[in-house]
Amino acid sequence: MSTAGKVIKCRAAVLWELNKPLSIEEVEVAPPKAYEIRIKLLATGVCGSDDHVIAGHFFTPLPVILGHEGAGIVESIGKGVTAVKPGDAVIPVCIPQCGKCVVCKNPNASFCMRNDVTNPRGTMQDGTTRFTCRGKPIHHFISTSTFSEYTVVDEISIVKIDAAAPPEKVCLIGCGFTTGYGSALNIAKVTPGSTCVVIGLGGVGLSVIIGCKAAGAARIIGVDINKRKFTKAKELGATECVSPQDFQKPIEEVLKEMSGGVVDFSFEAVGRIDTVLQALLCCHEAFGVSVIIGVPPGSENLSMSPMLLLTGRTWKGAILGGFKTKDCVPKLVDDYMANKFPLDQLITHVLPLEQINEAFDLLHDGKSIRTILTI
Ligand code: PAD
Ligand code: ZN
Ligand code: ZN
Repeated sequence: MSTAGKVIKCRAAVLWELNKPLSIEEVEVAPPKAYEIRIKLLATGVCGSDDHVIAGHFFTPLPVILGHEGAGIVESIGKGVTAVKPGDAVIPVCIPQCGKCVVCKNPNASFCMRNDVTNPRGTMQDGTTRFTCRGKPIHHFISTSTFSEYTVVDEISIVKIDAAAPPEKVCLIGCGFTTGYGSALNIAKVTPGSTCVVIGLGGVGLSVIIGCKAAGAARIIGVDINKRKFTKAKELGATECVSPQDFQKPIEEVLKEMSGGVVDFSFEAVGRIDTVLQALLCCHEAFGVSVIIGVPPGSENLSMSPMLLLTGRTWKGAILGGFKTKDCVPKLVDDYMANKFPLDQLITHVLPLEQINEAFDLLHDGKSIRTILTI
């Protein structure tokens, strides 16, 4: 029996309050309106950014269905949709590509102005939500909301992918992998023979390492306070790894010494103010490029001397690795299918959606890289 045009009742993980476990609830998912798509999700990754919301570091309206690293199939489409049809394999993307705004028209930019990150409303593009639970409207999260059996997204926030791609793997192309890989290739533009420093060796930092290696970096120094992350970092291309806790002096000094003073590219993939500064300071004062990837607490500001940039450093940042989502995500899936990068190695755990709070515990305890929730 077709569900098109009807409200679907299904399971979803709802965040009602900050710093509380997610609650598995029965939610109602309304049918898609014009230019919207309802998706049956099959798998979703758990990203550090979801955790930042729960901790109150990344603002989005509550109550909310989090999750933004998902893959699934189109269940039904609203009027006017041409990008996909029911049955298509898709990835919802947390940065849209509307194709019409000044950013989408700029070949060198990707942060579409119709994103729901800068001033999050927690809604569809029309300002309303498609989720209700216990009679209350539930917000969407950065245009995706993948911690649910079904979600509704706008046409500008969905890409069609190869139907043969395994959803429980390529869901990571929806955020973590793409963010790190693109930060190395598109944002830093890592050069062959260069020396790179990657601070934070979670799913994002390890994806930076994959990108640095693909770009031909000669040295890739991984930095993390959790030494359990070192083995995988080395498997993926780190040439050495250090923990700041093993040194008396500041880690930027250690990194400068290790590299003979020549860190060409540095990446912050933790989401802290102090590590953002460490990344900036460790790169070469005249030609170093430092990329901010981690999302620091929204309330914190950084104080730094302009001299750090006057000498020639470049300081950059990017969401989703600077990829234009509609143009690039399907190609990244094709590259995965052609074995061009070792995405599977980022996956350390697989759990059913019901065990989502265990997935966050594994992340907090530093035991997981990426947990995939099967839906
Ligand atoms: P994660 O929690 O899996 O990884 C963070 C890593 O940092 C862990 O291995 C920690 O042990 C390590 N760490 C913590 N403190 C320190 C420290 N003081 N020095 C060195 N290492 C430390 O998260 P993730 O890899 O999923 O995400 C990393 C960040 O990237 C996080 O802030 C997330 O919000 C952000 C992110 N940004 C984008 C984007 O588009 N810019 C996308 C996805 C994630
Ligand atoms: Zn993410
Ligand atoms: Zn746009």
